[in-house]
Amino acid sequence: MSEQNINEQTKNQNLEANRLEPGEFITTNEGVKVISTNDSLKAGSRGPTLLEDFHFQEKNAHFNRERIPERVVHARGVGVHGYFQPYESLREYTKAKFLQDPSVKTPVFARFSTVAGFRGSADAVRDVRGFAVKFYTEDGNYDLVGNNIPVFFIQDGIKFPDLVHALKPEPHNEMPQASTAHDNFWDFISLMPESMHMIMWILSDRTIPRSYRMMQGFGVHTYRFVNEQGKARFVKFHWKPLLGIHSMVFDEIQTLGGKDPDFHRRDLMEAIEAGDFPEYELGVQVIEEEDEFKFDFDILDSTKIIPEELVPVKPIGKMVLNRTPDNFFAEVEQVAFQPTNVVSGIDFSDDPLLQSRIFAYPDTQRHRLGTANFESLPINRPVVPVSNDQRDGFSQHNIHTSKVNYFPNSLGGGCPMASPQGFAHYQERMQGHKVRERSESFQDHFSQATLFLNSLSKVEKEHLVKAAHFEIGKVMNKEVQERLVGLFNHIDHEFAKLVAAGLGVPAPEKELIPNHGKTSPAVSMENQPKDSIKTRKIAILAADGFNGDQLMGIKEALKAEGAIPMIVSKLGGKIKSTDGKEVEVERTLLTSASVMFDAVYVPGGAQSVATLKKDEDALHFVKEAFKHCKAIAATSEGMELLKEANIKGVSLPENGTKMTSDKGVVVSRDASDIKQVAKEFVSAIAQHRHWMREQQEELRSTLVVG
Ligand code: HDE
Repeated sequence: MSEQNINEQTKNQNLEANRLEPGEFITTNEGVKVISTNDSLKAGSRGPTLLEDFHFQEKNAHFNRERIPERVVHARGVGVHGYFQPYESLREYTKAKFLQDPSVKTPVFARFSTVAGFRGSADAVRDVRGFAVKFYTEDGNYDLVGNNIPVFFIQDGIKFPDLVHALKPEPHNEMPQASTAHDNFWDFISLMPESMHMIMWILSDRTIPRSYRMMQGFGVHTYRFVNEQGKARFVKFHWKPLLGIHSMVFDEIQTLGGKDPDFHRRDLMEAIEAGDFPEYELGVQVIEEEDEFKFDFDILDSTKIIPEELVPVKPIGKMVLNRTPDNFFAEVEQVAFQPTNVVSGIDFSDDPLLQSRIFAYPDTQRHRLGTANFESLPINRPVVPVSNDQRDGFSQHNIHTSKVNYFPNSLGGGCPMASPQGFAHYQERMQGHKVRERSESFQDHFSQATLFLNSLSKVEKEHLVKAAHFEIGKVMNKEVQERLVGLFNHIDHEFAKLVAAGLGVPAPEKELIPNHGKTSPAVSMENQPKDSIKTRKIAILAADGFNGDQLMGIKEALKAEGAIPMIVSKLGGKIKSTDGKEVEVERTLLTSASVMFDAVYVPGGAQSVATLKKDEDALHFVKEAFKHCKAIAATSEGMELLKEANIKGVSLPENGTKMTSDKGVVVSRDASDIKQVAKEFVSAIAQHRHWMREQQEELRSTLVVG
């Protein structure tokens, strides 16, 4: 059997062995069949419950203990299974076994999360997303626990409890939920200049992703690759989704939080269940040890990126997520990610943030999962055998058969013993005095914040400024707002003035540091490929009396491109076309909303359009999709619905023009060439959003207008 099969099969067997299929009869946890679970044992049918009712006791006592502490941060998330496969051998760089052979698939479990909200909070919020992957490798478990943003708020982990206290709901009233738009967070930030680069990223559209399947992931810290010869190089990890990188509109996110609090979880699960497996390419930036000091920032500082223009990202393999969990609690809630989990060939750097994480995660797991034996839980168990002299403890699952439980021993034949192939920490040369200090090389907190701002498109900048107005606008304390504007003035004078204008606080008078004018185009989402509509959800608004040829023509064309068209109507059941054909309604205007779709199409059919024109929900659907800059198409009478929805600022076919395609709105007057309409519509959807519809003239300045 190949190594590949052993690996995948072992993981499946591990999980399989612990699957509890429902039996025919209810039993107690001791296996005794139960005669009734509807009534407790009583002294007479109207009498008190008896202590003797062991089934009642066990059932309720177990129920009382069902909750475990949620994660302090990243409490809200979703996890799925898959595999990772390298493109080619990385032997030159690392001895990690899972990166040696392109034919080997390593099982993985990935969990995506928000940071601030509680476990039951909404998915669609402005927040950083966690991107954690556990690789079940032949060398033991390797965890790459990253985020969808490449930098972090703080440089040293000793500040982490303060950061998290500040960002979570305020302690006196536990508000607001899943949002950093409050005084405590911004008070802390206004006193932490080192957070400025991260703040630029969190105010950008990166924190409102369209889907977990369409966001990047970053290892954030600098790690090390070590090869068989003992040569080490620094590396930074990057995940890139093959579906492209896309975000939403903040207004849309806020509506979605109420319309579908499970939006991102549902999106991921539904895609996998439909066979649309999300794929992400893993890439590394490799830095030779001798180049450690070549940059004008410190590569050990987690508030800095290494611009891709300086060190390109080398693609090394692909992750495919292809299986949803059987049981959310057992798998997603109990999975214990730890940056501590490294395998031979991958090692830490001296990044002080990473160093703190090496302590924090195992410590939190022991607390959260209530036992030092959390590694034996099926989702955490490695695919390779575990052998040592650690014993006992709460919930010990293993039955150790050895009579000796110490080392060295002779009675057990000296086993288990240390292995020459074991993990050997990279022999980094250490020097220095014992000090509680920050390196001088960590002191520049603004250059890369400016670099990020400079690299964004006009629209991205506008969104960032608006996000600052919202987030900091929710702060009641004027001094905090002013202090933040003061910090922003170190990033860019125009930007600080724009933020000040929206907040209504005095603008800084002088430019402190002239903008260095440098850019890193790779950080802008506008520069990412927009060439596919695969898995995008398209609403087709129709009612009885729709034009069947038009509806089916567009629907089939969208399906052929891998999109998911869905018929949305007033009521459930079936609707009839003008030529008497019936189609199934997939969503109603009551149970869905435009924010759940990427685009809208309105086919013709006088009766269908007349019904929709009278329906406030249908009109709102179109108006909202337009406001959120989504692609919209309409054929023949369908155009009337767009007009009724008062869509402004785009050309529609008038005076003999047959078809228009303007700012993402594709309209054909006679629908004579449905293939051409479909083609234009597909390319409009691939653009994801048509930002030119946004009008924010009053707040534009030289910075925003460019
Ligand atoms: Fe975390 N972080 N973190 N973090 N983090 C946790 O671990 C912590 C940091 C990240 O899906 C906790 O299991 C410290 C950076 C993700 O289960 C906790 C510091 C990055 C997840 C913890 C950091 C992350 C966590 C909460 C600063 C991006 C969710 C419960 C030194 C590279 C993993 C838990 C999952 C979770 C501590 C900073 C990402 C408390 C002390 C930087 C994706 O242990």
